[in-house]
Amino acid sequence: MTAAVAAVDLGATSGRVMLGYVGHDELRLVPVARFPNNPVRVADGLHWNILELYRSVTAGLASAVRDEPGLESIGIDSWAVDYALLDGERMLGTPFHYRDERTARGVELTHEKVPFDELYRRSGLQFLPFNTLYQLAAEQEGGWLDRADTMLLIPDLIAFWLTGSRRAEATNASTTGLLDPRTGGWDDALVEQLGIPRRLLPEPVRPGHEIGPLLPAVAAELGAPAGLTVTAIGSHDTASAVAAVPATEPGFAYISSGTWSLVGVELEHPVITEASRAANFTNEGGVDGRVRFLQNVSGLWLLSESVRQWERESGGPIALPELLAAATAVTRHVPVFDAGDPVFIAPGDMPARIATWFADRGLAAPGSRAEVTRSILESLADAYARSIRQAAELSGQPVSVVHVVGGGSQNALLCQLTADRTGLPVLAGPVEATAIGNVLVQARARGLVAGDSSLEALRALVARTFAPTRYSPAAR
Ligand code: LFR
Repeated sequence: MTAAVAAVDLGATSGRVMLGYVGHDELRLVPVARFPNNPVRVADGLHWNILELYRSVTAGLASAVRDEPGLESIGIDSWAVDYALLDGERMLGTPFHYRDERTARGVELTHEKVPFDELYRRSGLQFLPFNTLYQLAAEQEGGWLDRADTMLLIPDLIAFWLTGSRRAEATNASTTGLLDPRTGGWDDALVEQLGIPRRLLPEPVRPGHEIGPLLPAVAAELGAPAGLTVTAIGSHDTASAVAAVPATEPGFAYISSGTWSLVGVELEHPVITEASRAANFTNEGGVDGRVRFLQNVSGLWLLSESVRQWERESGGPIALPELLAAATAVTRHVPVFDAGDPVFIAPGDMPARIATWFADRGLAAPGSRAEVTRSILESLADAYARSIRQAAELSGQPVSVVHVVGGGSQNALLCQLTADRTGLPVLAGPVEATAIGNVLVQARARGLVAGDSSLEALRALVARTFAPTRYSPAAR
């Protein structure tokens, strides 16, 4: 028996709706819709174009229903930390983009109330200036929180618009900085200490929970059968991606590689120590209560933002395959920079920022576009190697293989450099790990995975159906 579910996967640069077919020894994805996600800068800052995204999601779901009348469930994932404030059914303003600079003020306000080392002891979350709690502090200063009765993270917002149910899916809620990783519930004392109204936070639910059927008006709009259900999955895209890592043995590290690179290991219990805080490792919630012990290293954002700048300069499109071929052909030694430096977070002229990073340290910057590209990829691989080494040291979990999933798994140069710099074999793919993780958790929740349905069994199914590409480290 084969079951059909739909995955809505919203990334920072594009979104997609996919049909997923799951059966015994069967796992297939069929793309239904792909649409751009273009943030918009207006007077008060950088926002997500959430209504356009929602319109694209419903249009995509309508196509999914047309293509697959037997559709049984819908799951939604997106990037983390961002949210909408609601007053009743009404959305207050347009959700901000995590790259909006207002978060700097939120960090200041929050750390005045609770210093970072205490926050870390409570939530186990790495410092990122855009974590939800900092964004909420900025809203609080503007009086926005007082006007709201609910905060919904992006996938929870879409689920609310589809079903009318307000929930906080737990893997994504773990990126707010307000969840207690030991209990999986909101840290009420911390929420109070920060002066965040407790009423804003809906009940956390775990992946697999049934959020509810489509609202009748939505079902009519989509042409969907009454009773078509939205199922909670690992709604943090990285949680879904990690769930779909095609690992067949323990002792693996993963790199979920897209706009960001999320680099780490999976654990049964959080590691919240002085050393993990100093190394800025996070303990995010995974599917089945696992812990994603990882670091946010920057990602292909560095390259895409550079390409955007070069395109502005040359007034025409730049072909990525040619640029990567030229970067592969670079034989001169290129310098490496700290890809995780926060100066690279905000949008802007990335090649100039990279050049400044080197100049500030009295170092020669890479010259040509090919060299800059090579330097970006070498710097990412260098950061990956460091993060993987630290993840193993801090968690005590040895690593013998590195799985790269997501868009970056198609970048052969980056995968090879990662193998070379880690000294470990790299297994690359699947590209659509996030959508696969989304689909598998829905299918399992609907009882559609026969036999063993442990995370390990799901991963083995991914490994059988999406065989990864192997990169061996160069002999040293
Ligand atoms: C990846 C991701 C990261 C998160 C960043 C911002 O898409 O979800 O895990 O830190 O986006 O939300």
